[in-house]
Amino acid sequence: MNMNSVSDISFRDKQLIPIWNKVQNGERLSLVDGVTMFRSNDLISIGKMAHEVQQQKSGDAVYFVLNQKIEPTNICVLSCKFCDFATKLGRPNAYEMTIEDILSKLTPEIHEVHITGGLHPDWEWKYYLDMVREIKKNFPDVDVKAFTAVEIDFFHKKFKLPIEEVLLQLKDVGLRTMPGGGAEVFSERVRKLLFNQKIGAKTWFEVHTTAHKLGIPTNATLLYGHVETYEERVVHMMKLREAQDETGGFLTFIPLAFQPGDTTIKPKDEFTSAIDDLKTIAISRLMLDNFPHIKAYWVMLTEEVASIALNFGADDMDGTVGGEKIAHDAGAVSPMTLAKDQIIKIIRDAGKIPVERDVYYNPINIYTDNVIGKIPYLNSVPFYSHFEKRQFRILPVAPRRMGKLSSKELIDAGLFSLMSYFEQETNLELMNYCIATRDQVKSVMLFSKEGWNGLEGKTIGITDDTATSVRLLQVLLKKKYGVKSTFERMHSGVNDHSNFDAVLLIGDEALRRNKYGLPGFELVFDLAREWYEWQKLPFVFAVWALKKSSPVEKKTELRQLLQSSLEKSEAALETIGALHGMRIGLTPNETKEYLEGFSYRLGEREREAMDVFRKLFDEVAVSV
Ligand code: V47
Repeated sequence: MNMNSVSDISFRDKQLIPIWNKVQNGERLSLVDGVTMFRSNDLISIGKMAHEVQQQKSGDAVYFVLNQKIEPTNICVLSCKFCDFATKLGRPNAYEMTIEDILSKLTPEIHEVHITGGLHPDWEWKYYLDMVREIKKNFPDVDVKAFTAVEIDFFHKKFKLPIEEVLLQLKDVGLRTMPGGGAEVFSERVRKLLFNQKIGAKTWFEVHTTAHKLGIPTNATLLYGHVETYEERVVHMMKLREAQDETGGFLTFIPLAFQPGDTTIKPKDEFTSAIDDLKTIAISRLMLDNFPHIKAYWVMLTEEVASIALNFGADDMDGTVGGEKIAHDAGAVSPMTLAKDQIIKIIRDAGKIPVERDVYYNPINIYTDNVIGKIPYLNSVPFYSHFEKRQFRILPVAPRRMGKLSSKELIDAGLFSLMSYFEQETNLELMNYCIATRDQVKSVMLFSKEGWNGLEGKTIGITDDTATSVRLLQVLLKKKYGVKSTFERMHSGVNDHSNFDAVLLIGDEALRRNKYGLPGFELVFDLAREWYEWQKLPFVFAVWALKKSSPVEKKTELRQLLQSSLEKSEAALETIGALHGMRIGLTPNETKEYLEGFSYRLGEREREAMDVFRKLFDEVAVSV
């Protein structure tokens, strides 16, 4: 952990110091803390705190997606005061898109289509299902992010289907995630004033948590800068934080700056100030400690403010957003779409790594040189905790994804999953560092309803993040126990495990579940212990490697960096991971014991273990 100490931030507002202390100690911020920050004039210190927190979560990465917005109709049964987009059937500006119209807006390079629009009084349920199905049929690589909670609730009432059924049918035809709109501000006072026909907080949360339980991750928004108070903004964030604790299904939080247009809520040209925008982004990063991402939605913020927001806690720029109407009808001054090159430039200018992502935030492409991959788990902390960046940028990325990026030559160096290293051995140079267990690991765990032999013919859910542990599991099942099971990948951001007989988790999630249990799964197996008892060898989960083609100076610099970081970390194992450990529910002592269980240097026993494992998995046909 490379946290600044209080002395690194020159607080002008001393009231922020106790808040920073809380953040550094892993304590949750309160309503009073949130409101104190909103009332403070010390924007720069708030931004610095948020930036530090963001760095720990996503390093130098800023995500964007090539996306297209589709608003299939502006005809809406509601008349919300803040909305300049909606109209009524028969009015001259009313429009309705056919499926052909929708398909004509898409191109094969798009990765995400974001569908949301008016609540049409006459459209049939089949039309919505056909819309999603046809998009997936014609553009299989496009992921559909569609329908806000307001629309889902409308379908539920209009078509007399339970919310769960609405979502399941949509998922069945290809819905991947849901946008965060319709949340507005979770305040009855504001709802009565501005959108009294619209769903309130209770229904919004019911729809989102139901979606999470069905394996559909969602986003969350806050519409700010109209009649709401600071307190209402913070309460909104705290309600989201509580729901996220329960389901873990939110991907990103998007503060939406109110565009006044002709809404009459505010004078036409009275946009939110850049100071308020940046503060809201930064405070959301600090309050929403359990949200993976914070989005700077350039459409409503403007490109300039969004670009500064990337150093104020945001790590997500939405995307190219072709075809947006809601904000532009209400007077947004941003362009209608941003070219991919322009987004990349904005992110690079902010000193970050432009990461093109898919709908689940898996990196597809990156657009900067000198990138070092970082496995974002507690056990890799000793390598990075004293890692001064110098010429390298750090991209936190799950092991399996890092392998994919490196196979496209996008990563210069990193802690590679053992399997990725084996697959790319010809291009990679092994360094003398690794993550190897001595006996148990505690963070590569099979949570099961059955004993090993009972898993014959059963289905095992496999975390999307693993490249090596899944092979180890296959080897154990086939070679140690003579059992054949079916593997099914579970995508990240969702923790619905009910369909599986066993579940393989790795990293922080496994560590947390090892301590607190995974409901429904009585038996817990530590794969490294299973391996050790069988082979009497350590298990090497990851190795440090760098591109063979890298210049010699770069290789030398990285070696020195790693060595010095590791030495410093090993002298302070009880403190370096403490904060990270606390976030996943471990005491400092448990964190220290966990870190002490690893060998970080690749010795002879580790190399022998790598060879034995390689032979075994070569004998096992694997297809996951
Ligand atoms: O819910 C309506 C807002 C939202 C105005 O999930 C307005 O990735 C500002 O939810 N000024 C829809 N905002 C947009 C939305 C969204 C946008 C980008 C990304 C994602 C995501 C979601 O737009 C509505 C409402 O809160 N809205 N009118 C207005 N005048």
